[in-house]
Amino acid sequence: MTAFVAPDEIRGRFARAMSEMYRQEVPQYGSLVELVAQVNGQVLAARPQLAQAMARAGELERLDVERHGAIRVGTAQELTTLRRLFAVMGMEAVGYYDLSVAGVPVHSTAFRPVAQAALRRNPFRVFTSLLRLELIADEALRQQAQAILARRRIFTERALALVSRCEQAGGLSDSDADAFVAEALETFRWHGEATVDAETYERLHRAHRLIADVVCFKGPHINHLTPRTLDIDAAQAGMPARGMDAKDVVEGPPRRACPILLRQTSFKALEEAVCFPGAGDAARGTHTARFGEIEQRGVALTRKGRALYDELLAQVRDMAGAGHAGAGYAQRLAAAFEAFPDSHEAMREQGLAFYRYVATGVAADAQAPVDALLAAGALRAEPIVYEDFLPVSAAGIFQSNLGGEEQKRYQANQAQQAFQADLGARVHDEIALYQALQDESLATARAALRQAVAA
Ligand code: OOG
Ligand code: NI
Repeated sequence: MTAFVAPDEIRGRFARAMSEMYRQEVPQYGSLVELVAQVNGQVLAARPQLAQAMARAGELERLDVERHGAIRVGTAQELTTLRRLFAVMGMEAVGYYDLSVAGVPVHSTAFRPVAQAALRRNPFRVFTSLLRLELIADEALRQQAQAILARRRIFTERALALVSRCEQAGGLSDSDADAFVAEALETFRWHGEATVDAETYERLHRAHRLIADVVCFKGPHINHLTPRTLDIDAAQAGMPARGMDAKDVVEGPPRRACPILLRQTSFKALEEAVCFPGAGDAARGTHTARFGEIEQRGVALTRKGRALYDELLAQVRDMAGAGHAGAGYAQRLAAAFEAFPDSHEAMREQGLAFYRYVATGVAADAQAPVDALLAAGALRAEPIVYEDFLPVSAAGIFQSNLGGEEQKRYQANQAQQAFQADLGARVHDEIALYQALQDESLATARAALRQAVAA
């Protein structure tokens, strides 16, 4: 009997292969990774306490390999198959994001590992969007797009066979895992040849640039791969010197002493040559799809904390205005967020953020209230990192890389049920996952304290 390779290991190999491929495809990605590594090195050197806390939480090792990517697909069949493919690597659908309210005709989820050990190993995530053709007003165009999508095959036969083998046998051998990584990579590769003629591309592009991006190519090319920085303002400031055209606004919360959720910024999409089937000048054109992004992650928020975040953000900006923040935005954002406590003690005490509890000493009573155990030095609280995405930020990122000013209006219509039907599974509620991590950590810490008392 051959031993199976752990899904965490397959994910690690896949993330590495994806990073190598993207570096070849988009050289600026290499520069971005270098810049982030440099900034992270400086931050860790300047802030030994942060370095220590990250080492304790098992976060230092993952930092260098931590990436998220994004893709967009066109059919339920494609989405379902992606779910099965990501499952081979221990990645599950977490969260539901409706971006139609921001003028982007998609809804999305993130495939990522959910268990703490898996996240520590490699938290690779892929933000995955499904095109909502029902939002195209022109009936004939919608049908044409559907017909084009119905014809394409975005997975190789071998990839599909290996996914089935994994599902049936319960895992993949070492050589099958390598073959799987190589075959799965094919789905995410860039193809410069469009599958439709220039005229069809133009028509779909006029309906929405994103529709052309999803419908006119052989596969769902990975459109960015994002490293995690420990200081996004420093990284953003370093972008122009490296020839990157940074977006003017950092998405998410303002700079804080204790980072929350997620801050992101991107450099603008590349204008890439594409060719259409046919001959002559009409057969050549350009397409913008791929861009670069960096992010800084902070503590995950509870429902109460998230509601406060959403409320404060809405004071300065709404979904419809995503990507168009306007003058003085950073100041207005900072002013609004003065209402959000900026210390871990306050956020924890007010139930705004999630923490992992670790037993650090002895306690007379292991069942004493958490606050008492913390005060006595029997417990330590470590911030739980936010592993997910933010809809207003995602909308801003979409807008900036779709080329700016264009704003389409769609009815706000959450369609989580329909999305899950197309996915063939329910998505995890991300806040419930953080709550479970916190609860489990506390139960484990109390058990350790009881043991210490008994010993
Ligand atoms: C995805 C944009 C969203 C993020 O980090 O919020 C995203 C896309 O452009 O396909 O990646
Ligand atoms: Ni992104």
